[in-house]
Formats: sequence, C-alpha cells, structure tokens
Amino acid sequence: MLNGEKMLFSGMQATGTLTLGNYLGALNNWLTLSDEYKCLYCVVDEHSITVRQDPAELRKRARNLLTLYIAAGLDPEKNIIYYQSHVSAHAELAWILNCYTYMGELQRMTQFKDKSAKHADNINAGLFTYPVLMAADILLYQADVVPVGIDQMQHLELTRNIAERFNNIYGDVFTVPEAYIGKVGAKIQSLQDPSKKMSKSDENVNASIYLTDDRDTIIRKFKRAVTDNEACVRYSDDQPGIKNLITIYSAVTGKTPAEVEAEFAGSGYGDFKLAVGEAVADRLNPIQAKQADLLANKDYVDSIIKNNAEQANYLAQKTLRKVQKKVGFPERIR
Ligand code: ATP
Ligand code: LTN
Repeated sequence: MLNGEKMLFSGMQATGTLTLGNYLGALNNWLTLSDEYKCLYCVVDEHSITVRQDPAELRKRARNLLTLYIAAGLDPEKNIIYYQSHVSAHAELAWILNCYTYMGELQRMTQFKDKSAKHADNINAGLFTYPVLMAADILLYQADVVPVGIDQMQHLELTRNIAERFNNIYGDVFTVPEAYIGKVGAKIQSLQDPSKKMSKSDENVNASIYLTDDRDTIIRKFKRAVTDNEACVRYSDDQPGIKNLITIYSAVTGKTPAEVEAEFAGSGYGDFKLAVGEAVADRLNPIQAKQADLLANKDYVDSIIKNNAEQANYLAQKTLRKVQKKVGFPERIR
C-alpha cells in the first residue's frame, strides 16, 4: 500500500514473441484487475539480459511489448507502463536485497535450474540472482498483489520471505505481496505436446500461438493441435489436448468448461478446433491492429514512456530512501 492506495505490480520479459499463454496467464488478468488497484506494468528489460541478447533486437522487442500492453487495453493514463531500466531504483534495491537472500534459497529455484540447463554455456550470476531483482521490482512499489502465471509462484514465495525477513529486522518497511493466479488460463499447454507449457522459447513454432500470428496462421495451428482419440469434446485429464483447447476457448469467450462441452456436444474435433481458432483470432486481431497504430505514432508513445517513467521513479525513490536509511547508509546532504 502506498499513500493509502492498493498497489498492483507485474511485468514480462522482452524476450521472444509473446504467446497466447502469456496473454491468457498474465496480460488478460492485468486487464480485469486494473480498475481495482493503482497498477504498474513493467517491461523487465533488465531481467532479459540474464540470457544473451542482440542489443537492437532487445530494444525493438521492449518497445513492442510496451505498446502491446497498451494495445491489449491497459490505459497508460491510468496505469504506469514503463521500462525497468528507466528506473534505477530497481537495481539499487536488488543489490540491498541480495544481502538478505540466501544462496540456498536461490539454488532451489526451478526456473534457475531449467534456464541453466538450457544455457549451459552462460550460467551467469544474474541468472542466479534473477528472483532477487524480481523481488525488488515488487517491493519497491509496496505492491499488495502480483498477477502472474502459476510458474512464477516460487518467485513470489521467495519475495514474501525476503520482505518478511527484512521487516523482522527493521520494522514495517515492505508490504508483503500476494500472488494473483487467474481462475482460467493460469497454465496454457503447448499445442504440440499438452504435457508441456506453451512457451515463447519453444523451438517448434506450431506449439505456440504468437500474439503476432495472423488469422490464417492461428486457425491452421489449432487445426494441427495434438488432440486425443476419444473424438468428443470433454474436459477431462484423460484428454489433455482437448482439455487445453477447452481452457483456451473458455478463457477467450468467458464460457465455463461445462458450457463449452454443452455447446459442442455431438461435434467432432474438427468443428471445435475451428471454433477455437476463430475465437482466438477474433480476440487477437484487434490488438494487433491497435499495436500497429501505436508503433506508427512515435511521439505519442515516447511521451507515455517519459511521463510514466517519471511517475514510477517518484514512487520507487520513496521506498528506496526508506530502505537505505534503515540499513544504515549515510543521509544525503541537501
Ligand atoms: P520463456 O518460455 O522464455 O521462459 P515464458 O513464455 O514463460 O518465457 P515469461 O516472460 O517468463 O514467459 O512470462 C510472462 C508471464 O506469462 C508470467 O506471468 C508467466 O507466469 C505467464 N506465462 C508464461 N507462460 C504461460 C503459460 N503457458 N500459461 C499461462 N501463463 C503463462
Ligand atoms: N519473472 C517474471 C517476470 C517478472 C515479474 C516481475 C513478474 C520480473 N519481475 C515482477 C511479476 C512481478 C516472468 O514472468 N518470467
């Protein structure tokens, strides 16, 4: 809580092209929550360099992601939409929190284990302390709630532990945040292997729907989606492929899985897959058009970037100064 207002913080990495999993697991929930809280939506470009990036490409992707947040419906006049690297307090607080986080805690993080297996030639210290930077992102703004997909729960738990540890030593400095996991779409699976999560770093392009995919591509990918052989549209763990498609259809239409089963009772997989593809394309196509408009409107987007970074900086400095004082850094002479 800051100035009596309930705060929300979330972010996404500017790596790869966002998938329908990112949209349904995270972005879509951001939209439903944005009226209830004072919200910060960050493009976490500092997290992105834990994996080697091409500089020009990273810059382009960061802008694409920031405009996508707006195109998806987040109002930049009401919400603070900004780049992590424009607010130096993130890195400064991360340094301090590093000194209140144990190696053993970080060694248990499954994302670190997965990413270091994947990038065995570049297991850098940033990849290891990534969750501490994430904790700093959240705690800097005294966030009450953090909407994320289920895979980020472990990082959220760590953030809570760091906040509680710090508060136990220094008094009530940080709000201890809650994760918000949406009811539908918290975990969208790969279209080619329903036992794996849909991921923007999957090498098989048919496994994921990208938010940049055009209508025909979306429909084609759903047609090719791996399904089961029971030939009926039923929401069951025995049919993980169809279950995943029902989850997607529910998330974009707002219908419950039972309503979806009733709608497609007696239909084959083909009809259902086409309906899912069309519903997803109907949802994504307007966002793509709005994003293209924003990318063409450089001055408007630049003014948002500037104003919103100023607002984020102002809020971040409040917490940072308090923390610096608590840990014993000398006062600034004005
Ligand atoms: P990568 O595959 O490169 O690790 P990612 O697709 O997991 O990336 P992130 O940037 O790590 O994407 O995640 C952004 C947000 O999207 C997070 O809140 C995460 O929990 C959510 N998310 C990612 N994949 C899915 C998914 N398949 N289903 C639901 N939510 C997801
Ligand atoms: N680790 C997150 C991205 C992230 C984040 C955050 C999410 C970085 N900082 C703070 C919520 C709050 C991920 O999605 N992979």
